[in-house]
Amino acid sequence: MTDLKKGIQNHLLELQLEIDDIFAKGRDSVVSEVNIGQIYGGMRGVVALACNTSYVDPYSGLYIGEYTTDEFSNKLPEEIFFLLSTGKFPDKKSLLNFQSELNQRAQIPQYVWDVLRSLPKDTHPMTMLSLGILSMENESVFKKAYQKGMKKSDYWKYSLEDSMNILAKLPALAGGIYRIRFGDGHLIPHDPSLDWSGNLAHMLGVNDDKGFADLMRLYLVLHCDHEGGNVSAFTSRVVNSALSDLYYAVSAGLNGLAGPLHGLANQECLRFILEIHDKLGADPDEQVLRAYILDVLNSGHVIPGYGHAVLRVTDPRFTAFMNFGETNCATNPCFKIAKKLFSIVPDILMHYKEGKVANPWPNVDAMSGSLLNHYGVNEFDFYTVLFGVSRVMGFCAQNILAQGLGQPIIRPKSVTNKWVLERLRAKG
Ligand code: AMX
Repeated sequence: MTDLKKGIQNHLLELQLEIDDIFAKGRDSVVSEVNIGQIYGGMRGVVALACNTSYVDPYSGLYIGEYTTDEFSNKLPEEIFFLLSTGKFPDKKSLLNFQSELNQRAQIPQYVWDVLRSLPKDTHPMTMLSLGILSMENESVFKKAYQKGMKKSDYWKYSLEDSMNILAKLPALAGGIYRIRFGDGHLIPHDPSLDWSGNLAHMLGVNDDKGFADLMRLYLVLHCDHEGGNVSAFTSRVVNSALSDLYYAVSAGLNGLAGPLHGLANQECLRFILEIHDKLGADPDEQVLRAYILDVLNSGHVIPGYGHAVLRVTDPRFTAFMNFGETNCATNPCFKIAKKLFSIVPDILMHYKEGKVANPWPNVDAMSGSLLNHYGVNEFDFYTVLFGVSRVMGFCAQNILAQGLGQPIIRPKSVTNKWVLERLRAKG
């Protein structure tokens, strides 16, 4: 058994003991009440899911396991997947074994490239990523084991196998999508001497600079997971809860990530910064920039990269990217504009609409595009693919743990307007 598998098994035992304790102490205790506004309002604020891979604290941001963003942001993505799924970082030997496993599984079947090359030239790269993974569904070891009647207690082990096979192929898949969609179509071979993010940087074929590989590492670490209720993670979990295998579930999660209110938002941020650059120049005066922001707001648009459904402070992932930018591309005009926006926008949003904006602070998207731009990745449509490659780690870890804990199919109850009206009438 690999160290990763052992680590997950131990983690599942710990989590199960905690759940037993929770149930013994108060299985029927109420932790959240649902009002009618929430039924019609995207279930915002309803506590209805348990997710042990990560947690977003409104005031201190993302935790993976017990670690804050500051504490995990210098790690490798492989270490992060270990942490997400076992609750612990791997030791050196376990990390090397895991990396070697990934290397052995990195080859993409030729039919995937045939599918992707047959699509219309202007197909969105997120469609290609989702479809690329879905096209490999026939390879699912979970599906095959299920058909042979595997035990429920073994589900997670086969989902781990599927996860490893999917994760291993993501750098080549994303790199290939980039080359087919934006390059000359020539694919760069996987290099087994490189780690997971190093291979992604290598197979994109955009930039050989070490800084770019460092950025890919940071990017893949920071976007890995954001608890269980966000659109993509929740979608992936719902689909997998029906025992659709991880190829289906990961593809479904990516389809959610492709939405402009979720993962696609990151491409809007760089577009916004480039517009400022075009209209106001590389180093806009603070008062002029302030007036520009107010114009954008008054014309009914949001400021991309600012605000968050859960966070109420500057996203620590934004800070990690800003620190990277200070070290690696402090003179880049987009980075400088992104920094200037950070010094102006929160104050404006705080007073906008009588303080209606719940969080005037920047989220992770406000900075990432400027850094990608610095290293020559200027195809906005590709940004969500990078986000997606990282987020698949969270989808996989969440689903493996949920299966290991024997969680049932997800099926909340919906009601009709008539039902709600009758309930209100009955209450008087
Ligand atoms: N600029 C202008 N107005 C904003 C705003 C922003 N950046 N963020 C929030 N508001 C407005 C909302 O539009 C809303 O106005 P309305 O009631 O007139 O419609 C009001 O403030 C209250 O909204 P909220 O409770 O603060 O935010 P929310 O939880 O409903 O939405 C989010 C959160 C992120 C969708 C929103 O802040 C937004 O649209 N931000 C800009 C886009 C963005 O950066 N998205 C990235 C999200 C992160 C991710 O998933 N990648």
